[in-house]
Amino acid sequence: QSSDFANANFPVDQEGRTLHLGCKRGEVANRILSVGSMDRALMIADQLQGAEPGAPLFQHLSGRGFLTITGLYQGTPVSIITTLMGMPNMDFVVREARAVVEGQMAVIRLGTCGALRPPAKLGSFMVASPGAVCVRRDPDAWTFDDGRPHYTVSAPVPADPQLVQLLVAACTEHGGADSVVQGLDATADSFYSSQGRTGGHFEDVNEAVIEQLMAAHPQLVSLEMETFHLLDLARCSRGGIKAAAFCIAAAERYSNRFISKEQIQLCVPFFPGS
Ligand code: R1P
Ligand code: URA
Repeated sequence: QSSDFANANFPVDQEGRTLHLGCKRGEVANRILSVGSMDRALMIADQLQGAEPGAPLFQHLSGRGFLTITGLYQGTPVSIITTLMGMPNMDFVVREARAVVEGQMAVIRLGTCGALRPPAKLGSFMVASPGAVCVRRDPDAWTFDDGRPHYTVSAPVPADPQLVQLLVAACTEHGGADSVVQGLDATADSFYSSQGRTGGHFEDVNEAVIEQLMAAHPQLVSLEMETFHLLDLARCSRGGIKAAAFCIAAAERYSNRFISKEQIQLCVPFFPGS
């Protein structure tokens, strides 16, 4: 990747590679699976084929740690992109992929999340069917100490209903109807404070976060860190991006159990149909 970037508004290098993903036109497919970790991306990439028999998959690891893998899934071009963690990283992935892809895009997030209530349990497929809300820590609540809430919750943003239907069908086919839990997701701006995790080192004022969220949103089933932003960008994409998300439940917030890395890997090796 060249180090010379032009256009401070949307920087690309002389080959047209974007600043953070480092991809250019022709390297990213219009169907994208966004996953949180490189392990997950590589595991799923085993199910892709190269453009020609025996040809390698396209792979690019950017200096910022975004891994893009492009190949064919049952003959259809697909990219798996490692989105890392949090809404700012989802922003890089969606905007920079959009900049180098022609035409309509479909983006699905396969993440991990905390499950908020039964019947969701460790390993469940949590499909954000109605969409997601966003939970943000408001630093002004500490600055002004005037009684404003320490955490704000946005209105829901919907997922694409057609993609949701396909995801539910694929998850059901893979794990059976009992493995699938549909409900509203909450995307938080921290794994800790705004997901109601407590500890003594910070004054987080978050003991009631989960209880209040669940009371305000009876359909809420999961907590994680990217889905809302993906759906929000799709909503603002002037129709160019359809998006949906599902997560493997890695934590049971109601029992305090957490899944092992091996257990997550056992849940992952499938790839929903196009
Ligand atoms: C936190 O451990 C990370 O796990 C979840 C959260 O959204 C956050 O990114 O998703 P991923 O497993 O997709 O990264
Ligand atoms: N990812 C999250 O963001 N939260 C959890 O509880 C588990 C995975």
